[in-house]
Amino acid sequence: MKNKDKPVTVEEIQVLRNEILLMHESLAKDVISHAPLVKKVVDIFVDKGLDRKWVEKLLAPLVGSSFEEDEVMLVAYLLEELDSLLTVNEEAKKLDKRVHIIVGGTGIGKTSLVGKLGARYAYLLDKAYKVAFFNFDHHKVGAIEQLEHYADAMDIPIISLEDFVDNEYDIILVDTAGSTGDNLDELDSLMKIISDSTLYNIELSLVLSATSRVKDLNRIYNIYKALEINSFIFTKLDETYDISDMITFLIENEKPVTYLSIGQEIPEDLIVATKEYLLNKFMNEEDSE
Ligand SMILES: Nc1nc2c(ncn2[C@@H]2O[C@H](COP(=O)(O)OP(=O)(O)OP(=O)(O)O)[C@@H](O)[C@H]2O)c(=O)[nH]1
Ligand SMILES: [Mg+2]
Repeated sequence: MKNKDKPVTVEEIQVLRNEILLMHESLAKDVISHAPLVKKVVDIFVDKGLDRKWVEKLLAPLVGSSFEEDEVMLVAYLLEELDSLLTVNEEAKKLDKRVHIIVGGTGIGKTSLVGKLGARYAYLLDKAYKVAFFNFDHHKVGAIEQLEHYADAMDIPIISLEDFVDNEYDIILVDTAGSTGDNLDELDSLMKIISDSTLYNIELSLVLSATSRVKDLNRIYNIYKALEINSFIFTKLDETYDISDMITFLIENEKPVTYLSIGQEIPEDLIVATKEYLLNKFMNEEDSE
């Protein structure tokens, strides 16, 4: 077979793609080096923690346009891009009947979140939902006590798996053991039981800390990906001024973020995630709460 007739392999395409990518990156850098104001705006966002290559690629096409001389417009353009890449899920006016399973690493704020969401759905919305807790945290000594404490204080029952089949509740909140993935099979079985024998929809939320670095966020997400995560919930936004890792993670992974935990107080330190809140916090740093 002549060389030119040989089919191109996947590996060769990959190599070409990487070369083109590298060319684009160095071109973007080069173009920007001739536009001082664009370079300044790139540096502002890199200082805020965003990836330099990503920012350069985004702003390079604006060199030579009327934006090039207008810092305010350049910043606005970048924020607009960030805004379009973030996905948030607003809380529905009427929530569907659901089992909401909360998973994530240890000590991230899962049980507190279950308490906060329980109080929110049972008492703080226009409609009072019938809420129950379920503890799937059977590995950890003391796990049930924390949930029991919230259950008593809020007058929300802790139910057993057998109670699910009665479909009696509007929302069942499931607290799970903080793990590095060793409970995935058990969680998978739990979800199968729920979908096979009850009328509840399943919402599976991965809880992540706003204080984690993007590498760690991705590592945890990769562990839980096997379970078809529906949404992210971030905790500990009060513990950091710099949420650039969280923002980078969210724009790389297209799942929506739904709630944000902004402190230890139950139930008040929980808010519905909005792009305004996230972008304000990202831009204002120490000025924001
Ligand atoms: N500052 C701050 N602390 C929080 C937040 N959410 C939870 N915490 C605290 O983090 C600690 C751990 O919270 P838990 O809810 O027990 O965390 P968990 O994920 O259930 O922990 P394990 O079950 O041990 O994996 C507690 O002291 C909480 O008060 C938050 O948004 N901000
Ligand atoms: Mg817990």
